[in-house]
Amino acid sequence: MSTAHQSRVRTRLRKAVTAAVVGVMTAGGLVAAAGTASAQTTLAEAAAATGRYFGTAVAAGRLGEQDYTATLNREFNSITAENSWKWESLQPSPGYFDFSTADRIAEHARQQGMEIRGHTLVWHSQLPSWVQNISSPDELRQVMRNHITTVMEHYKGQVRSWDVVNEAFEDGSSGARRNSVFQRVLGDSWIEEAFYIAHEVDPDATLCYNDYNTDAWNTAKTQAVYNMVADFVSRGVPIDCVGFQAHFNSGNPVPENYHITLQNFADLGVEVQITELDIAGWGDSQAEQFGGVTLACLAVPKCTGITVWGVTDKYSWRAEDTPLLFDGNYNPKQAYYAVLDTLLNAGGGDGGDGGGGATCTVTYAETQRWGDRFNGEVTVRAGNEAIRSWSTTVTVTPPQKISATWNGEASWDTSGNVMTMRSTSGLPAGGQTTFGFTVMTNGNWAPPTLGSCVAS
Ligand code: 9MR
Repeated sequence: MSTAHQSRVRTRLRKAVTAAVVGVMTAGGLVAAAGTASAQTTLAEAAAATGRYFGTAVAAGRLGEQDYTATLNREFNSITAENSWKWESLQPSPGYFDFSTADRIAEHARQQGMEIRGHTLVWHSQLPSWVQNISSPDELRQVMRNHITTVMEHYKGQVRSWDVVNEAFEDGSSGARRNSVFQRVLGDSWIEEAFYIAHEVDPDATLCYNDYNTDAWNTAKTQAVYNMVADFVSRGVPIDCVGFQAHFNSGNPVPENYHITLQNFADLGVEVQITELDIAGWGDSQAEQFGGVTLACLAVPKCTGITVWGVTDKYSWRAEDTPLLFDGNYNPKQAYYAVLDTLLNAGGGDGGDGGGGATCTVTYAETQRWGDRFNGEVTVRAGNEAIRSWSTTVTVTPPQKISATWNGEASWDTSGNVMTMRSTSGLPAGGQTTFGFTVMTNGNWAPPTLGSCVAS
């Protein structure tokens, strides 16, 4: 992404990211904090300041994991069930509906005051074989009506947006409808029929068509979906929204003109939503792309929210691609800060004035001792704001020598007595991490001295 708008945001962003020095500590145990504390800022709060939601896909089975749920509750204000609202989960056999797992997601959202994206009513995948085997149009039409009606009635009033139809177009250059049971048995009209049924059941919900590989404007698939939506709008078919899944990797990178695609759909009069965002990669390049997608949404007033497809890399459907905003230990990644900063700079939220709220403190403890050496551990804590990086120094007394380190990037001054330890990832507001080292005493058992903790 390289629009003028984006570069203006980037410039402001750089100004906002000023380092703040806080916290002095000696081995005796004193922790002194200074600097301006500002309210904790999260993705949800930053998005809300722009009038948008920030959501994630959630697996009901992970809600018992404390870090998972803490991160979910802190950062997100919209939930999509990653799998448990799909047809095979809700109606595994004809007329037998099981909402038990799905309801856990809805209940969590209710308790936390989060919005829900209903995903998904009619989709060729995760569709039980009893549906896939139907060959009578009347029967399939009735089955589709019953599924949409029963599920939407069950959650009526609780769901902001529904993915009524998911992934109905082929990939590649054909621009054709996907050869699903619905397409084969019912013909082209099945998509609008699904929207009419959904509108009858819940006229207040936002009804979306949701698909992937619809991001670059000029591709056959994007054009085919656009033409369908334009046709629906012109004929009064009740479609309110188009969902862009936004699963990106090096073969399918974020397009330069993403905001153009979003704007063109919005110009048809529908909402656009980023519904399943994840981007394979790490570091600067991943962060840049996440910032670009966020900026593309912000550039389009009718882009009402962003959902990432999972809380943490470790539970991603493509974990090996590390495509999400939190790493496997729930540390916010560079990509997280790219999204947060982009939202903050657009929303006029805190962080835009260089107020310097990024702070951290360090404390020391000896954890083990042997005849010739001891292990030290330093706990680094973020202040009231998330921090993207931290560093501190550890000074030993000659003839002591540090012989090993872990959980950080260590470097030494020329004397070899002063070690600087830097973060390998950021910390959420109030979050903490530890690093450690071994000191060969060479006869001197003095504890090391810590320098200030420097956060940015
Ligand atoms: O993330 C979901 C994964 O756990 C399932 O195994 C998979 C089965 O098809 O579906 C994944 O979610 C998909 C979503 O429902 C629709 N768009 C593509 C998503 C990633 O495959």
